[in-house]
Amino acid sequence: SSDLKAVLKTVIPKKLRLFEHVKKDLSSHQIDIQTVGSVIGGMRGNKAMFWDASSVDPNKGVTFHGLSIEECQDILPKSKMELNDPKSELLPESMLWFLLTGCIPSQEQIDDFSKTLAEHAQLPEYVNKVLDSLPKSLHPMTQLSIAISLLNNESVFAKAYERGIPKDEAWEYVFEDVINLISKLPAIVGKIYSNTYYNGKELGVINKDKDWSYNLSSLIGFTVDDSINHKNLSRSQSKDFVNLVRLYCALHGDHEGGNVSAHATHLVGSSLSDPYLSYSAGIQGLAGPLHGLAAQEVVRFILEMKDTLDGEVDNDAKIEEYLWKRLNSKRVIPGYGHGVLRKPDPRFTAIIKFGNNRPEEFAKDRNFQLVKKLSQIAPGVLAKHGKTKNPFPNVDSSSGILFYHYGLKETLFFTVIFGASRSLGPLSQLIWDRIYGLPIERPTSMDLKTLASL
Ligand code: AMX
Repeated sequence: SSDLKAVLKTVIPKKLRLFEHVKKDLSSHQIDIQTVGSVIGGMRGNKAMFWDASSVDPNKGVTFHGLSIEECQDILPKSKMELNDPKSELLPESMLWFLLTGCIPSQEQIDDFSKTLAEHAQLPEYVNKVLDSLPKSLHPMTQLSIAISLLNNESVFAKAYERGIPKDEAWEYVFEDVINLISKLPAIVGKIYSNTYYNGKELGVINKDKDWSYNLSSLIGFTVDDSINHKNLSRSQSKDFVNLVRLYCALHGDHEGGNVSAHATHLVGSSLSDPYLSYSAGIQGLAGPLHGLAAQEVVRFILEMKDTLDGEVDNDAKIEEYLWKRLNSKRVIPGYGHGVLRKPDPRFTAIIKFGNNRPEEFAKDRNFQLVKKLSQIAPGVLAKHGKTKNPFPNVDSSSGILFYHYGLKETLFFTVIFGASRSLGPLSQLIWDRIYGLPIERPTSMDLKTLASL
């Protein structure tokens, strides 16, 4: 079937049986030893959440239902328009399908699914109006969370709950909300970009025959046929840009459950807040500089460093000196370190590969070259500095500079694209949370006196 919900229904019974077994037979099984360090240390390393679609191994990085990034790039369907193009990237909607069902979708299923998403892309007028009324100075991430919260007005789950529904039907309404929300993200992203930087000018249109990332790119003005192409991209550059959005969004879709945006979405959803309010909470978390906002911080950092080095970007000693200055002023090196990873982030590697595969664009791009150089020098400096448990680059250290290359230069905007992509995993999990009927999340806190007396 080309209907995602029908496919999901076929996998639910088996999963539910396994879940029931875990719940009934293994609930008292001990997993981890809780320490005071973890209680006061951001619960780091605590295996305390249930998340099915992706996991993060400290050494290997993310896998999606057990598949590596490269395997996903090989197997998951691409745009039907570029089937024979070896540089065409996997589609985020293929990743969404896979994350949600654990099944590899066929090309036909994805062609139809892209269409469904495009058909639901239009924003209600009140959302446009509220976005139009916001001050241009408002951070794009705040605008994003407002737009997503507003859509709670559309929630079929919230309405059904108010009416009264059996618990085991809740997921079906959540499913509808999730698909509706993800469909509308390109239009929200486009509106925020146009309002913040182009006085509300219409930069592109939704093409119902095109995929989600293509439409997102069009709506911010980066395609040749469906938008004003205000960056004057050549056809091949525009194609690259769309593929960058596809790759970026598919890769950033999920990173297990403990990261702030995923965890926040899951936590808020556990109180049966609808998917719009739940994901809006996730977006608020993504807006922090230690999490998603690192994407904007890195680009500013790289540009500043390039200016300061003033033509000496190949000088390793100068780069080292620059990094030490930053560390000695007690600021972090953005794009380095990770809560879980202990090796270079494979998402970083995939994005760098995207640039390396396009030497005609990136061989002479000084920013891109500096990002690569930094990834060789910074780990040594951070290791000598001796604080971070992971001196290697994370995903944010590369992606922004590639967007920048194609003309997306508004750094405050980068995290908004991250925000569109991160919807895939946490919202898929939210559907499963309701399928399993998971309870409200409610850990217990401890006060200092109690901890001190242990
Ligand atoms: N530069 C300098 N110091 C760093 C550092 C970096 N890139 N990464 C970690 N450290 C420091 C921490 O600030 C901490 O110092 P403290 O003891 O004085 O508080 C110490 O090293 C130990 O931290 P950690 O256990 O290695 O990391 P963590 O799990 O507490 O934090 C992270 C992880 C990502 C927040 C941290 O590495 C960081 O701040 N990195 C820079 C910001 C960044 O790139 N964030 C994006 C992460 C990916 C994402 O979510 N998008």
